[in-house]
Amino acid sequence: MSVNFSSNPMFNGTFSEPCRVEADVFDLEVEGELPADLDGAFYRVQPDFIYPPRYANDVPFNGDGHVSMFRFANSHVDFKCRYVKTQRYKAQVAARQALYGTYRNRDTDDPSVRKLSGGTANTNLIFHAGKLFAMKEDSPPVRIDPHTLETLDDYYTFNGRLKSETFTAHPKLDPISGEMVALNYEARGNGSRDVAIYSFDKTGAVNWETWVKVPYAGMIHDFALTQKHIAFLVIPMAVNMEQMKQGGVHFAWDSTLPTWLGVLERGGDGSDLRWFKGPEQSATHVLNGFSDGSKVYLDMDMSTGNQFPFFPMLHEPYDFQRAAGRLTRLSVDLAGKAETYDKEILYPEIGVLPRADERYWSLPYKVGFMPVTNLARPMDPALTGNTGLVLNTWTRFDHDRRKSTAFLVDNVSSLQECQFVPRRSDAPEGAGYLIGLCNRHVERRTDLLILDAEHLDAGPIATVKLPLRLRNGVHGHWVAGEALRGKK
Ligand code: V55
Ligand code: FE
Repeated sequence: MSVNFSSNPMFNGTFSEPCRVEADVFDLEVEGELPADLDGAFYRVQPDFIYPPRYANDVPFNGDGHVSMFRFANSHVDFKCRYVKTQRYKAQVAARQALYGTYRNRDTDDPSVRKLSGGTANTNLIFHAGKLFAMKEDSPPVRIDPHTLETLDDYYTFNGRLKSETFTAHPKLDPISGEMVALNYEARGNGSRDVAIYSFDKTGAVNWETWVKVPYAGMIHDFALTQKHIAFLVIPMAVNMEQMKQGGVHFAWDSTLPTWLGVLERGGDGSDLRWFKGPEQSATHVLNGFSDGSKVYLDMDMSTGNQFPFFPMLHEPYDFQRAAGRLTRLSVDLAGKAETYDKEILYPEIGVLPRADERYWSLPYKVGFMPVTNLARPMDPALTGNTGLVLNTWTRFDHDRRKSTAFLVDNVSSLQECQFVPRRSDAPEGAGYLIGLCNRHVERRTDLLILDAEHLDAGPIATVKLPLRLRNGVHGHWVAGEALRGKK
């Protein structure tokens, strides 16, 4: 059977087309000046189907994890990209065809692979205790080599200590203790209401584990870590076992369900978990969270409806207006008796994928960044090939002044997630660079842009030019050079 992606509309649009390239480029071409103090590696991952999906109902989130690395040092940057060699990748490549079925529905897999991991490692990366992991929230992390991107362990269980079947794609690092914390949903398999929370000390050893139950099995894509608490949303993107029995994907949006905010103390047995209720609402990503006495704050990219047009709607048609996310602060006071959370929309901008200065994860903080849609400058749909909103802006939010500043890219380019890189490990919050990928729709090529994070409106200080086209990716992670050299 020959490989042909063109019949599936999922791949329409320049940066939705498969990439499938593994490459090394030594000393990339740079326009402008690479900052001499930029030392470290920018890793990012894109879902990139190695074979066309077997089922027409499959979704972009089911693509095989394909990692890129931009290694900066001494005013040079080298590039590498590799597929993560998951159990799934290896089985499919050996068979020269897709063997896995639709998104997170193992009953649609070929019987020959049902005992293998289903993980694609396509969502995020994190570096902790000297190890780099690529993650998908339905399976344990995959360990990859931070220098070569070679896959070292396709099913990493922290020396057998990880008992949950799943592992979050959004672990948090505690900048004070050096711990990594993970909140894993559907921890006892598809549709289970079990959530397993783990913390790992700075050597990577498990130092806390607790299991809790959620009101219903909804997507828990991200969570907030504070110095005292863990806070997370259960959203109406609900696991739908009926739909799965019919051969459907894992989730459907059920607008009859409430949104629940769960808050519990770190280090406890989970019995203090409290639930706060809100109306049907969605939020996928956490900018940051912090505790102040008995108060807990959680900042997210919140919308009123489903943010993923490719997952089925159970009760009404998809509404792009209601998908628009804005930075929103949820808060609760654990000393009070309220059973609902407070909600404040912080800024009017519409965007997704907010990122903090990660040195302030879990702490009171002042600065955030987010790719935003400038509606006044739409892009020609013939260039994008999709109907969704185009991210054409990177915006910085300064909470102390409630002010935003922005970089708007030209009208034939779009932007992927951005990542903040501190100028030095001891630089003030938000002082450094904002980097990320830029899709050049006419040239059908990818650039990496580097901006001064304190002067976004001045535009890029350097443009790193790739001689190839990557796909729209999900998340990236910056690792400082000193950590890569093992001195941290
Ligand atoms: C997300 C992404 C996923 C997934 C579930 O952005 C949620 C949210 C790339 O895969 O499987
Ligand atoms: Fe995510």
